[in-house]
Amino acid sequence: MNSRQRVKMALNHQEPDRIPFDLGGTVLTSIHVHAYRNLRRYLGLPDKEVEVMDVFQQIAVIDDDMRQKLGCDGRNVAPRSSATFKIVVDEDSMPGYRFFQDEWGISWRMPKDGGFYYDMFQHPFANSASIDDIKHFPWPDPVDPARFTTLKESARHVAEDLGEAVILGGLSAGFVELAAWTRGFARFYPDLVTNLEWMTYLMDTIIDLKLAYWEVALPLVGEYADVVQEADDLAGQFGLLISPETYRKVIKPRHKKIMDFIKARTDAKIFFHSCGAIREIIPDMIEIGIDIINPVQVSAVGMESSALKRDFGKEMTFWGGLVDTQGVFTTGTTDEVREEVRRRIDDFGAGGGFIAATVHNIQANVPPENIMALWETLQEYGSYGPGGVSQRADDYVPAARHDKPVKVSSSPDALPAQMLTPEAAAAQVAEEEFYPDLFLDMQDAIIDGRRAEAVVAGEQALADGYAPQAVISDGIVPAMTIVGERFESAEFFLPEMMAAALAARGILELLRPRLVASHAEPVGRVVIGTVKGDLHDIGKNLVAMMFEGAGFEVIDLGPDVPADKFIAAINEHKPGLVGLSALLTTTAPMMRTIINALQAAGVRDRVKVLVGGAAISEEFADEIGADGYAPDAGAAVRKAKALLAMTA
Ligand code: B1M
Repeated sequence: MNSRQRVKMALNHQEPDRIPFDLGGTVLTSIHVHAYRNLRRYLGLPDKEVEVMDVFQQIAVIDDDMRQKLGCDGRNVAPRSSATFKIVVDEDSMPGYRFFQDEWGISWRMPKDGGFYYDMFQHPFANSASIDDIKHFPWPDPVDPARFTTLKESARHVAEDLGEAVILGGLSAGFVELAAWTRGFARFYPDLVTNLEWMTYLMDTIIDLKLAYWEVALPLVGEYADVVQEADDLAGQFGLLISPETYRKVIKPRHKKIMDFIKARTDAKIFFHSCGAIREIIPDMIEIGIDIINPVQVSAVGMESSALKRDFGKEMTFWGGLVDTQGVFTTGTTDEVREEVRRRIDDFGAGGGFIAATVHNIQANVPPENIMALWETLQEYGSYGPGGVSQRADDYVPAARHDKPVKVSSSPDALPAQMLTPEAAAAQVAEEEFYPDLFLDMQDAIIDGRRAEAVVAGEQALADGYAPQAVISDGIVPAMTIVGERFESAEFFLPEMMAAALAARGILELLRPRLVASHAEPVGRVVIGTVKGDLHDIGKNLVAMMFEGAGFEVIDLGPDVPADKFIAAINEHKPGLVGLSALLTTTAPMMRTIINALQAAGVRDRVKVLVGGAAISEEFADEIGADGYAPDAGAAVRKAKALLAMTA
C-alpha cells in the first residue's frame, strides 16, 4: 500500500495498514524553520539551506530525506505567485525589521533580532468607508496563467511517481481571514455588527476571486487532487469568535457556496482549517460538505478527542489533534508526549477518519526529542494490524488522560446573573431605576454598538449639565459591565463586544478634553501591551476596552512590545498597573524577561503586574513573579481593582 492509498482509505473512513502521518502536507501541519533545523541535526541529517514553505509563518519545506525517514504520506501542491507579483523582502527601510507587502496589499514585518514570524502591520482597507474602495482596489489576478504553470505536473508527480496524497492548496487564506487581514482585526469584528453591508461586499469580492481560482485549478489537476484545502479561523481557546447566529447568517452560506463550487468540480475531499473551540458548528460544517477538519485543537473548550470522535467520527475526518503545541509537546517530557500521543491514537484512530498531525504547525521551541517521541509512539501504536488500533490485546491499558477541566464560561470567577442574591438583584434594579432616561438610552446605544447614537447621548448629557465623570460612571461603566457579563456568558462574541467598546470609546473621546481641562483623575491608570514577538492583540484590545469602560485611563502600547517600552511608559505615565498579554508558547517566556527588566530598572515596586492570554495560566503567573492573572477581560478589571485595592 502506498501513501496515497493509505490516505484515501483513511479519508473514506476505512482502516488502512497504519494511521497516515502528515508533516508538511499543508501550510498548517508543518514545522517552524528553527525546530526543523534542530530536528535535522538531532537525526544526523546533513546541514542544508532550509527552504521556507510559508513566509509569514516561517515554516519549512520538508526535504525528501526527512520525508523518507518519517514516512510522510501527503504533499502540498500549491499555486505559484502571479507573474506580476513577487515577494520582495526589504531589509533596510524599517529600522529593526524586515518587511514586505503581499499581493493583497497587506504589509508584514519580522523583527531582525529574535523574531519567529512575520506579522501583519498595515491593512489596505483600514480606513476605507466606501464600497468604491473595494471595487477599485488592485486585487490579485486569481487566474494569471503563471500561477498554474507547474500545478498539474506537480500533482501528477506526487500522485504517480511518488505515490503520495496530493493536497491542493487554495488562493491564499480563507475569505473571512482575508477580509480580516485586509481590513484589520480591530475593524473587522465590529463591522459584522455595524457595517455589515460593506463587510459582506468585501467578503463576496474575495469569494469571487477564490472561486475563479478553483474554476481553473480543479479541472487542471483533475483526478490527481485527493484533498482540497480551505480555511478560516472561527474560534479561540474558549469558544467561537463570532456568535453561532452570525456564523449561520453571514459566514455559513458563503462557505456553503465555496464548498458547493468545489464539490461540483472534484471528487477530492475538502479539508477545512479552523483553530480553536469549534465544536458547536461542526454539524454545520458537515452539512455544507466539509469532509476534514484541522487542526483539531484538543486543548480548546469542548474539543475533547473521544467525544469528537464519538459524535462526529462517522462523517468527519480529523486531521491533526495528535498533540497540542500549547501543552506537553512544548513543555512536557518525552514520556508525557508519548502518553498524550497514545491517548489521541486511542481516541481518534478506530475506523479510519484520522490523519495524524500535530495541532497546528510545530512551533520554534518544540524540542526534537519530543517530536521523535511523537513519531516513535505513532509507529508503536498507530498500526491497524494485529495488536493495533482496533485490535488491542486484552491487557492493553489505555493512555492516561490529563484534560484541563472544561469551562463553560470563559471566566471561572464570573458571576452569572442568576447567581445574584435577592438583595443584590434588588439593589441593581433600584440602581437602574435611578438612571435618567438619557443614561439608559446611552447604555442601550453602547450595548448595541450604535456609536453615533451613543455619542449623541453623551453630547446631550454634557449639554444638560452632567459632569464628564457622571457620564462615565452612570453611562459607560454600567453599559460595559453588562457587555462584559454577556461576553462571559457567551451571549456576546467578539463583534458585539468590540462594537460596544467602540461606541463607549466614542463618548470617551468626547469627554477627554473636558476631563483634561478639569484635571479629573481617572479611576486608575493602566499601561498594557502584548509582549515582544507576539502579534495577537484581539484579546489585549478587549481587556484595554474593558478597562476604559470601567473608568481607567489606558495607555495601550499595542502588540510586539519590548521591555524598554514598558519601562519608558511606567516612567512617563506613572500607572498603578501594567498588563501583559501573550497568546503564544514561544512568547510567554517574554513576560518573565519583562518583569525581570522592570526589576532591574527599579520600577517593579511602583506597579502591579497583571498577566493573561491563551498561553498563560495562574501557575505560570506565579512562577514568573506577576502579581495577578486573569483569564478574560471582565476578570482582568476585577483582578486589577483587587490588586489596586479598589472596590470591585
Ligand atoms: Co494565531 N495562534 N498565530 N493568529 N491564533 C493561536 C494563538 C494558536 C493557539 C492557534 C493554534 O495552535 N490552534 C497558536 C499558538 C500555539 C502555541 O502557542 N503553541 C497560534 C499560532 C501558532 C500563530 C502563528 C505562529 C501562525 C498562525 O497563523 N497560526 C502566528 C504568530 C503571529 C505572532 O504572534 N507573531 C499567528 C497569527 C495569528 C493571526 C494574525 C492570523 C491572528 C491574530 C490576529 C490579532 O490578534 N491581531 C491569529 C488568531 C486569531 C489566533 C486564534 C485563532 C484566536 C486568538 C484570539 O484572538 N482569540 C488562536 C487560537 C486560540 O486562541 N486557541 C491562535 C480571541 C481573544 C478574545 O481571546 O486572545 O485568548 P484571547 O484573549 C482573551 C483571554 O486570553 C484574556 O482576555 C481575552 C478576552 O476575554 N486575555 C487577558 C488576553 N490578554 C490578557 C491580558 C490580561 C488578562 C487577560 O491582563 C493583562
